[in-house]
Amino acid sequence: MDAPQLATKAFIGIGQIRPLGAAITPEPSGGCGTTGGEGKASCGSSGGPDDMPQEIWDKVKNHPCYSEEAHHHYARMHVAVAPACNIQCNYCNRKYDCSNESRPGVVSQKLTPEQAVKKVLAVASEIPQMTVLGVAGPGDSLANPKKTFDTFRMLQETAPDIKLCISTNGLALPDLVDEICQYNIDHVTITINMVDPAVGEKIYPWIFWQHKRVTGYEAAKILHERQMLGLEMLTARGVLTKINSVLIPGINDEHLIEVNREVKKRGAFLHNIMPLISEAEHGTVFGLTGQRGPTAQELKAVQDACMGGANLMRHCRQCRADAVGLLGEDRSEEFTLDKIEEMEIVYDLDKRRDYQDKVETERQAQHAAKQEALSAQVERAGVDPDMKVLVAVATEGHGRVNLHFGHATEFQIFEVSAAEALFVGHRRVDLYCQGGFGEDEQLPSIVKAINDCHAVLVAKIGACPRDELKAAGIEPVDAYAHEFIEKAALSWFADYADRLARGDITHQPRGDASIRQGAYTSEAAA
Ligand code: CLF
Ligand code: SF4
Repeated sequence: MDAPQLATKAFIGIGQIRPLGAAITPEPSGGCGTTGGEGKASCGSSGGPDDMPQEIWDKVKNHPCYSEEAHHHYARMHVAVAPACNIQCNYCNRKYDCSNESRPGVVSQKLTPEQAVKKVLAVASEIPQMTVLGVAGPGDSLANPKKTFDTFRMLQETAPDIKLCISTNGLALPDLVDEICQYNIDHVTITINMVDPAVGEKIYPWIFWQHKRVTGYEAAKILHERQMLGLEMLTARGVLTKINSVLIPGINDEHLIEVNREVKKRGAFLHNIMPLISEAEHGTVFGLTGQRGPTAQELKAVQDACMGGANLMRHCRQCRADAVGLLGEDRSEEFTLDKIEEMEIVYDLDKRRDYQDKVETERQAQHAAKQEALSAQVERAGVDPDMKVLVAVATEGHGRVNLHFGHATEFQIFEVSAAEALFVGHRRVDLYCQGGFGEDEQLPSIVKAINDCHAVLVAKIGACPRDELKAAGIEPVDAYAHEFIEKAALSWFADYADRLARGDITHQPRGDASIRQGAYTSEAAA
């Protein structure tokens, strides 16, 4: 089987059409096998070795962005070697990092390729579970091809086990596909916000194309054609592609369903629909004109409406162009240039492999625990067998409920039923515990962020937040401290269903978490 056929096989039949979000109706499936496999409740990025060919699994199993399961265990890092950009997005201010792949309003420390390689080796020697190097800005990786490819070439010579990954707006992509393959870059993200230039001209005021600036509809049309061509070329060569789309309410929200269908047709492996982050202080066109970002519910509604098309990624953290660590944590401050100068850098491939073997064992234990908890689910008289609830989880990694409520800067959200515990997103919150005491002023915003959840699973929780959560109808649960998340969520669900069946409680639908998705409430949450 050649590469294109292999790739296509991996994209068919993994997803499942799920209930739709409030105001969004999915259009009929496209012509590329877009209906999902019966009975499978996982989105593509949650897929495991049984869902895809071994060759694809080998590429995604320890890539934290391409596998939801991997993101609990493996880390990525970015090096900010690509400062220039060849287009303008209305959600970007070039004083800051590229917002296509990063959180807006952040400035990364720019590096030369030599500095970047040194930094990667320093991180690799300290964080053995760091498996992926990405170039994601601060401009566009492929608008700076020499710096990007020099970095990868030098790194491959010294640290061959690290996977290479880039993110691009796609304008220069078709011209550079050969080089991408030459440097064994197995993962490419293209930010595609539209497949209709009439939508695109509301997002992109200009592109720089063939030595001149092109504006309006024509600019969006060229960008669209280049993105589609680049995607098709990568698929034909067996390179895994992820599509990032920035959800801009009122501009491309419903349109993203069509984007999902079109990129699936062209072989995209994953579709990551990210919320627009738009603040006036970032000085972007959208920020200054008051274009708002979506709420958590609006984001989930569009994602749900895309189920059954290209596989969805829901665990993106919109990280920085110099991010280091697990998704959701940021250890970039530990690896600034001056700190690296003082570090003893020992890149030990055997040690890294030994560590990753242990991670793999833990991950398999997590998977087995989930299967065991699923097989223990039973139907109860008087309880709707299709009942689904959302559960918030405090975790600091390793796939376990292992974080104190007061130490959480985000909660992972799982949709739980008798048939599945499915990761569906995360909610950033302000830190409750401020150095030994609880900050009660933060509680209302935390409650608001997880207000659509029935329970919050934590390693520990104090009396005050416990009472406040209960009063808001959210059950604080520390009974599953340090257990694997999915097993904990399913065990709690079984207990909840038992209480319903006994008549101890009644099932209450939960309200909306009306936080603006992607609005970062404090720098602590960065
Ligand atoms: Fe970096 Fe992007 Fe590669 Fe991941 S990030 S270049 S694919 S290694 Fe990941 Fe960060 Fe989301 Fe990007 S969480 S912003 S999707
Ligand atoms: Fe900014 Fe990235 Fe868009 Fe370029 S591609 S304008 S750097 S968001």
